[in-house]
Amino acid sequence: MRLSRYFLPVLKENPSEAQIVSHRLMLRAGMIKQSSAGIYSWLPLGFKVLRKIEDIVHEEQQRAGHMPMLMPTIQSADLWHESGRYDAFGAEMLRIKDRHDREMLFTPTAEELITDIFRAHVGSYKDLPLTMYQIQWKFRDEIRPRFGVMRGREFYMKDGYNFDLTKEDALHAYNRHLVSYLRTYERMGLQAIPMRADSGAIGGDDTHEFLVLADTGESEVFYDSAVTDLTFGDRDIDYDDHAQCAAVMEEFTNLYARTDETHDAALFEQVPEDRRRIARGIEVGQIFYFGTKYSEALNAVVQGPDGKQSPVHMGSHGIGVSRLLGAIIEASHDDKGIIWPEGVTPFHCGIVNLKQGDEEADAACDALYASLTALGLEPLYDDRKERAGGKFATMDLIGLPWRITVGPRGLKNGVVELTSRRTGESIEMPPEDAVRKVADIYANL
Ligand code: P5A
Repeated sequence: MRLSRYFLPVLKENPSEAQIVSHRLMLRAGMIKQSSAGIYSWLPLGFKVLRKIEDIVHEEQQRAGHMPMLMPTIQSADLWHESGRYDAFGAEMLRIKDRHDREMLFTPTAEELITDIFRAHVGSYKDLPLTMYQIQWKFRDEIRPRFGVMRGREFYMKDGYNFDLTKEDALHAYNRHLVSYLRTYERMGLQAIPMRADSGAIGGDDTHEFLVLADTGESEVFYDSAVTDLTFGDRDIDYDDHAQCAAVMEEFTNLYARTDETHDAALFEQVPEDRRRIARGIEVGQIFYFGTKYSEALNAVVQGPDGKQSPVHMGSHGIGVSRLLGAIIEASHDDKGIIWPEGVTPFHCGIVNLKQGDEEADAACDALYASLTALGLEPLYDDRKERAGGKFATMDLIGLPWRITVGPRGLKNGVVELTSRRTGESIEMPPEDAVRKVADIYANL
């Protein structure tokens, strides 16, 4: 993409309405624009990152054996009356009347709808286990929408639902989700710590939230600092293997890590004092096992191998896809702007032409652009007739992890400059080496 043709409405000034750095930077980098409180348009740069995050979520869900599908955003209230949540959900639910005066609502979550689909089509244990998920817009009329995409009213969520014959199988689904989430967040360059939490309006006893540590996080968290040493890495897990998934679950949840809702001061005391941490975190996902809560209410039963009918065991599992943009920026920025982890960057590499209009410099940039594109990479070429300082400031603000700078002086010596956004380190090298280096970095992701 050539910057001269791209829609990138960067702001020079800090927007006064933004209280935290991720919100400020998303507005300044021209990624989002508020349309009303807690509701945003996703401008091209923001939309690109949203899609990258969504792609990672899809890949990791399908790796774990979960099936993508899509349910509507507008639902009839009937199923919610059946489950008892129509009244229980309270003011957060956006209720709508259609022209026939029928009660509708904008989906805040979809346990009822998926259970209705299940009961219409599945009646036997032979069709289990089954896990389906969607990535779909949700609406919750939050009393205090704030911090940009972090606490929106309209937000993008991956919501998955498992159906199993027994509690044991459903707990395996819970563990499997935990494993796949660890992998998902790490691919985005994030450390998200599973913490014992409260199940709130979704229900059930077993639930973990995934938290990214950040001073601006809305949750207070208590943990043993040893949890931050755990990494999932590139382990090869068989998602059907109950014991393997249970072992990962055990490893990542046996140290003390809880949100304030489930914090137990006496248990926390048992953590060695020098490892006790009280901090803040951003909730980027949550997994639930709630057993037969919805299957009983909605009569979703299956016949077991013994011929007996019993309500199916369920859980649901969410990832805050749009919130993740904010969380990643909170975790990865400096005073010049965003620093995208390679896994989610909107463009792989920036190209800055220091002397637009100079025949040699223009030709070198065009050649770099063509080589990177031929390797399947997406460069953003700043081909505007702007001063170098302005071009660097834009690249730093939008946070592409790598930048190739091209100028007549370097070209005389046959070199361009490759700069890391994270370390600021610049190395001169021939253009073909810079292309190879950038390609290698992404090939090894
Ligand atoms: C799990 C999937 C559920 O709704 N039902 C279906 C379950 N869980 S949850 O914890 O309430 O939400 C899942 C994730 O969505 C993100 N999230 C939000 N993101 C932005 N703005 C909001 N207002 C908002 N509310 C929830 C969180 O990341 C949460 O973990």
